[in-house]
Amino acid sequence: MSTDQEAQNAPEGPEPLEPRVGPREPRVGPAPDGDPEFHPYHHPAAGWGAAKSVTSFLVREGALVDGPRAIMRMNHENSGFDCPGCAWPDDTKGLHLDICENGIKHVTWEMTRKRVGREFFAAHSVSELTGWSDYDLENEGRLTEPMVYDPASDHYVPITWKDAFEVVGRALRGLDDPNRAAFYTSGRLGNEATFLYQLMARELGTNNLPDCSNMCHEASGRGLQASLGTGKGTVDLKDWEAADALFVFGVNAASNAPRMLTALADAHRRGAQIVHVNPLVEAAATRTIVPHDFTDMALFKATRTSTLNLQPRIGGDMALIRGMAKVILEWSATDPRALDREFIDRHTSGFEEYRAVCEATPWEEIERQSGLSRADVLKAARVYGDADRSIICWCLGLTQHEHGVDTVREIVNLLLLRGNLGREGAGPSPVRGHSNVQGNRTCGIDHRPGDAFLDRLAEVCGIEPPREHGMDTVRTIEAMGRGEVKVFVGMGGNFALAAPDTPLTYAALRNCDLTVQVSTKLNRSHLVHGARALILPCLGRTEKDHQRKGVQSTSVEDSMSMVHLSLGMKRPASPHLLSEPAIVAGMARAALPDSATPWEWYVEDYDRIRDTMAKVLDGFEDFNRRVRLPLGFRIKQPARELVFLTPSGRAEFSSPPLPDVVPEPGTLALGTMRSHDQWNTTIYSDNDRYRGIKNLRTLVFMNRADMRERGIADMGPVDITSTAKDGSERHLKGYLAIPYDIPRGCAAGYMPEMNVLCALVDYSTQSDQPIMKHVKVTVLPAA
Ligand SMILES: Nc1nc2c(c(=O)[nH]1)N[C@H]1C(S)=C(S)[C@@H](COP(=O)(O)OP(=O)(O)OC[C@H]3O[C@@H](n4cnc5c(=O)[nH]c(N)nc54)[C@H](O)[C@@H]3O)O[C@H]1N2
Ligand SMILES: Nc1nc2c(c(=O)[nH]1)N[C@H]1C(S)=C(S)[C@@H](COP(=O)(O)OP(=O)(O)OC[C@H]3O[C@@H](n4cnc5c(=O)[nH]c(N)nc54)[C@H](O)[C@@H]3O)O[C@H]1N2
Ligand SMILES: [Mo]
Repeated sequence: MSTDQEAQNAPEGPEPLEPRVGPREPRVGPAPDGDPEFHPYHHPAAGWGAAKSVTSFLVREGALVDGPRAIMRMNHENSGFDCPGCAWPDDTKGLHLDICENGIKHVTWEMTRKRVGREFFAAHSVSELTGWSDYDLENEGRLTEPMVYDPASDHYVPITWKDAFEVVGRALRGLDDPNRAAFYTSGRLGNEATFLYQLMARELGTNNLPDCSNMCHEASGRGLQASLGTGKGTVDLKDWEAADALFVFGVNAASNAPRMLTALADAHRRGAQIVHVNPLVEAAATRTIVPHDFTDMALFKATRTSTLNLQPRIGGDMALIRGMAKVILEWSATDPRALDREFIDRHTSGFEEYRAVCEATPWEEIERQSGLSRADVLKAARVYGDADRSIICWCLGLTQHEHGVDTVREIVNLLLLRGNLGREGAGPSPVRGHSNVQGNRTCGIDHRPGDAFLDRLAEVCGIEPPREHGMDTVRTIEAMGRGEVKVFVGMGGNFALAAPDTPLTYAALRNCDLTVQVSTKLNRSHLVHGARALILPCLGRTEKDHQRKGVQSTSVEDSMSMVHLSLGMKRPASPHLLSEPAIVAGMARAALPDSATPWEWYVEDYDRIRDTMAKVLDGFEDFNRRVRLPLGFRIKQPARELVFLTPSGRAEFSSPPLPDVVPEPGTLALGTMRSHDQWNTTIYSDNDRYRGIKNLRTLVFMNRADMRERGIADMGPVDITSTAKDGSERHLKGYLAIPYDIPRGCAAGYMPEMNVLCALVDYSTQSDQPIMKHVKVTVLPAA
């Protein structure tokens, strides 16, 4: 039986399928092209290295023709699709090649001509596929039709959409408590599907809406909320263009938000100060050839992207920021311009307490905890004190820590001292990850929803949403492990690999009665499944979404709260794909047969979903009109207008003591991070160009002195053991140690492989985020 959408997709006919079947050697681990190599990288970020890498990627994916055509349509105001890569905002001047190397790879990855059809699943059992590397799984191409796991044969077999929805519906209807289901979201889901998805969960009666944000920027949301009464940053790209000083904390921008390079290069050209704070000096912290600047490309002209680099120890940022605040306060004794007293008096509360904490924190402690000298802290403070307008931006280097919330609040403290808020060129600027992770939260993916939102949802949608808070990612894994959550639905993403404590997460998923994965490509989460399992393949963002009322677009929100439309332009990878809104509506109708929500009617025309969203969501008034304006619209940030929705009605200073982040003797603090050639759990190659690595992912970057002390040779094999809060140990064996410019006592390596070392119990008590940047490890020569 074909669905309405399959019929809509049909006129253009299917693209030829290229099933790749046949015997295959099972192989675990990545797919290296040669021997591991390490040669420090000396070239500017982006530029010709990026162009070369893109070309070989387009060739490999067979997309030399489609790829460039699609890329020309990326991130255009109001025509074309939003890059499904990172959440960096689009150029405000309508730049027509607002693209980057990794965005291009990301789009090409989705547009590959390779397909995973029923023949593929018939040829390979799940047990066999379990032996394949994650790279090989995704490399098979796009999923083409719904599949259900058949335990008798251990194969996935085809199922119609109608039957697939009924499998989900029956499982959800059969639960004795709706809280026995959990609905995960990966941050790529468009706003319209997001809204329907949370509506389905809440109409069923649960707030169990774990999302990737729980592993990502939860600390930013909570910190900003507590300090400023808004969970988001307050600045936009125009502010970036106006700032005198930019502080970039814990971001690998050249790999993970490459379009930021343009902003940094522009800032440098106009004489702004740019301070990078990172235990590693990343490629964005030196110089770049601006990705779309053809003259610069032709002339090999690099622009600097940094004026000062500081390398604190892992977790040492808060001590550095407190040190900077201490200096500013010291200066204020003699220089009345050091502080913005008027701003502090009018708009903040808790200043005297914060001043007292700064004064009471001795320099020895600041130096020890930050791993920086007092002279270095002074340098940073001088930049901050001299600038009229400062922006502080950050990403995972600050959030995935026990004290992530306190650190984000410390950033706000520092900004408040000089009134760097609510005016042009100044403010906090978290750099989000997935392209719509911020929109997901705005549109209701929140396991701790506020009453005001639930009241509106109840009134507008005529449902009775549950008021009890739901479970986040860590809690969901725990509950699945205990058998309390029986149905797991993954709206995108790759939960099995992205979550911490891999074996425990696997066991938890396997303990479910039903796991459902809505995906574009085959991944580990399809192989690590419950007693029953479904793969529901969906349209990607580059693809045309035909519905009854015509081709639909969806909206997304970037890191700077700009909401705009994204319109797919490619023929769907298969005629059997459904859009994400259609899949949610199908599951919802099956689970709630008597629901008064007009699920099918919504899917015919996404304007209808947007009309409802306009009534429920703050700042979405007149949604359908405003989202069609050039560049879309910006959701109002109250804190930007100096309206603080905090208990005191003011911006709140926070004054916690500095955390102790110094590793115990013999141990190292390990940060898990991305290589240049990967998108979270998707690995494009085993290279990490800017860090000089080829053909290797199973590595650990260490300070050479720490290696010598342990008798570890350059690129020598090592065993890594992590010790969790509860004393339990986890191991990775046979990794190679790379001598690197990283402070002593610190180490770094790649996610998702290193999730094996991240214990589920090691989550932040402030944000509930898994502590993925400060894993306590010992590293020894391989036994
Ligand atoms: N190409 C590409 N783009 C991406 C992604 C991808 O995988 N590939 N992922 C997307 C997602 S979901 C996200 S959330 C973002 C992630 O973007 P990033 O936050 O850049 O991600 P990570 O690779 O985890 O890198 C963290 C950085 O923090 C530094 N760091 C580690 N510990 C500390 C510390 O204690 N203090 C400081 N100051 N720095 C520290 C590391 O050296 C590294 O430079 O990128 C998004 N964009
Ligand atoms: N140790 C460690 N672990 C981490 C992190 C870390 O820094 N260290 N970072 C964490 C962070 S910040 C994040 S955000 C998570 C990422 O966690 P996830 O968001 O769960 O993982 P991704 O790897 O981004 O998901 C990739 C899969 O998404 C599917 N997909 C791609 N496009 C689409 C689409 O358009 N629609 C749908 N439905 N599916 C699609 C494909 O099937 C693909 O295999 O990982 C977290 N895990
Ligand atoms: Mo993320």
